[in-house]
Amino acid sequence: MALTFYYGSGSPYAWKVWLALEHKGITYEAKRLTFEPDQTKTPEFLKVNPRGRVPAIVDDGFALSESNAIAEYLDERYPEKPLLPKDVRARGVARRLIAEAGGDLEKALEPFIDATLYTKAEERDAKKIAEARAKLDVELARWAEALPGDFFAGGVGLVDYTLFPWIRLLGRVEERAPGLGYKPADLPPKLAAWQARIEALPYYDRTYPPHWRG
Ligand SMILES: N[C@@H](CCC(=O)N[C@@H](CS)C(=O)NCC(=O)O)C(=O)O
Repeated sequence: MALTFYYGSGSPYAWKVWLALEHKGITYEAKRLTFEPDQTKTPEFLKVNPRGRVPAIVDDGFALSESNAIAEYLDERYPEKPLLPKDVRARGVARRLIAEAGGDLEKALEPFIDATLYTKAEERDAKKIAEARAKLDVELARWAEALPGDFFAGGVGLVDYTLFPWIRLLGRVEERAPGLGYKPADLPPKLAAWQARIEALPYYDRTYPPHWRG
């Protein structure tokens, strides 16, 4: 039985899992759930994830949610093309970076995204946006510094797939609110080059949020 992947278009957590599925070459059926109307709270989906959140998978009858748990499950169940480095210390560092993306980076991103993308144009507060952006820039500089080569942990893998959707969301802000978001040139150069490497992956286009396409 094929694996079913439930996702929301543009969800950074779902995008991480989508990139991981493609990386590993797993056969899956993608099922998009919308938030308006909210299809994450139907009785059918609550059987898959009682918390009613995406991403979630059903693999041969086994349901699992939480993006990091799903990614690590996939890596262990389908060991070909690993998502994490083999070396125990390198894995430790990769897991640290994944935790920091879910903690520090998200904490720095949220006020910026709230003040721009999630605030109506006429209600946006320039001072609030500038303050949020200054803090976010400090965090982005840390990530640029943490990038040891082409990717975050040897070959492309879970750290990259965790971080990428958040960085790409900054570009989405620019598309939706020109002048407020991040063009590649607004990112630290190392991060901009890394973003371009992810976008050049042969499977990248298949994972692109459907509702962002024109
Ligand atoms: N910690 C979860 C977060 C998942 C999450 O927040 N998903 C959002 C979409 S980005 C969602 O399904 N929200 C619907 C809701 O909370 O009702 C993960 O890593 O998978």
